[in-house]
Amino acid sequence: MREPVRVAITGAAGQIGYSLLFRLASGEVFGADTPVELNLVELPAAAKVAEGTAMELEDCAFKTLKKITIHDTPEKGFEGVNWALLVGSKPRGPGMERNDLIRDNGHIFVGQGKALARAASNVNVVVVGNPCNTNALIAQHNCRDIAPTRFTAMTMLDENRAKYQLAKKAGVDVREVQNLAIWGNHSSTMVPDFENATIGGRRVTDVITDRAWLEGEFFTTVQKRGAAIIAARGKSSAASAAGACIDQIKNLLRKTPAGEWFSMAVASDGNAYDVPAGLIFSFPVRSLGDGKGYEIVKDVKLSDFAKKKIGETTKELLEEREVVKNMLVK
Ligand code: NAX
Repeated sequence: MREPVRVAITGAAGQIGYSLLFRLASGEVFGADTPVELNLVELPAAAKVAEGTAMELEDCAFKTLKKITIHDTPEKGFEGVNWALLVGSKPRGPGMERNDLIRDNGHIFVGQGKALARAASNVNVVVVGNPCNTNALIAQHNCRDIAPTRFTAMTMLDENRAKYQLAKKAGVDVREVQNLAIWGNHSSTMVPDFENATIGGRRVTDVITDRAWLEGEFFTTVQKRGAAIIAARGKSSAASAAGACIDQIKNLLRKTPAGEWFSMAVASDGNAYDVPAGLIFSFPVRSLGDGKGYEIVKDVKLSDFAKKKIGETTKELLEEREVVKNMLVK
């Protein structure tokens, strides 16, 4: 058996937490010979529910699950963790403006960034709680002891959604769709880049020649999929979000094959695609396969259509950064 991997999950008693924890514990992600320790981090009011989930985890008798602990402060919950999956945040209430939500949730990530700086050093941070790009920006700014590259926000769900829509339209298996980059914000301005994606090794635009569908229905279906799920299910995406989080971790753990990429929101270095330095922006990235290193793919050719859309999502992220500027440590 190897050294245990320690994983903290905030919002562990929530919907996504309930789908995520069992897969993390099962050996599927870190391997059959790697013990996993799970730190369930919750608000005091949800601690009882987290206890119930922990009981079910025990009842699965996973061979790789070494330890489960429950914490009601991030300082304790993040102690010595290798992965911090920041899922917990406040949902948008009726009549609440987006900027109010950004400000309200921002405070959570100020505290969690500071707690990470005190409690962990060798840690990958994956922010799922919305607005995930800006929450990751806040956590990263409040945790200057850990390299900014270790802070990521999740756009893998958007990539998976986009891949499935293209596969369905083309009548092929979803595995045929590759290199589908999501650019920008995890919001309705995100850019699902069909122009650089392939289906069975051919350009998407050669396989699906209905350009109006690609620029119209495809785009809006992906951008508004979260809202469509809420309208249908009465609750937001949970199992698919947990699955995407698992996919992102797996992508970071394996070297991305040459010529391929996946989507992840990471700090821009300011040297590509006119994205200002520091913004947590979804790019096509390649993992170096050591579990922490990755590079932004910088030679993707963008059409005028894509550049315009990427400009819009960049503008939105800059506006979000302005809303939370008081929470960002210089
Ligand atoms: P739930 O409301 O089911 O669960 C959230 C949990 O977080 C609750 O148990 C709550 O007690 C806990 N929580 C709140 N503040 C906390 C804090 N400061 N510390 C620890 N725990 C805290 O939400 P769920 O459906 O699980 O969604 C969680 C977040 O994921 C939401 O912000 C949601 O918008 C976001 N999503 C992000 C997605 C993405 O692709 N990046 C997609 C799915 C999802 O919409």
